[in-house]
Amino acid sequence: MTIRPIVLLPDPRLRLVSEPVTTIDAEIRTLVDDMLETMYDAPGIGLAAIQIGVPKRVVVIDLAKKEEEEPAPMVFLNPEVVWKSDELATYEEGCLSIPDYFNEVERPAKVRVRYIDRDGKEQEIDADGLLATCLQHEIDHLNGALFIDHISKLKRDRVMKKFTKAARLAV
Ligand code: GNR
Ligand code: NI
Repeated sequence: MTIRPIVLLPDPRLRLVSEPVTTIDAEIRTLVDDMLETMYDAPGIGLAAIQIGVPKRVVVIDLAKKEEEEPAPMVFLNPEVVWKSDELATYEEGCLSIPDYFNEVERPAKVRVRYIDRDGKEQEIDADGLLATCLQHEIDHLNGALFIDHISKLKRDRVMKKFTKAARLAV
């Protein structure tokens, strides 16, 4: 397993629409393993493949509390929201591709997500709470969307400017 570098704002790859996974081969299994290792190292509670530069519809999530609980990795291939609640919930979100920036985002409180698991079996999961938010955040990544797209333009412009400047200084 390999920790891979995380793609940061304003990298244009974060705006790509990722391609569906068609076969679960050694390449996909290695990708999933590397994503899990990269997520745990960061540390984060979720990661989409495009965040390590791979435009495939692969998501990993682990909501287990770092010190207190055993790891509980979840893998979602080609995840899609098939139902969302009218009820909304607000969470303070962050993103490994937008380090050290957090803001409240309102999203459907509950979602049903259809996906392929790591054994190639079609599954559905009913999610609420942090899992519902995290799944929606990760599925956004697969469609080239970021959580800052859900905040005010004023705040988004401010974040974009800060990260654009930081990237320029880092060259
Ligand atoms: O680590 C992460 N924490 C988080 C907190 C609230 C809502 C969503 C997230 S996902 C984020 C990791 C990440 O950037 N995934 O794409
Ligand atoms: Ni993210």
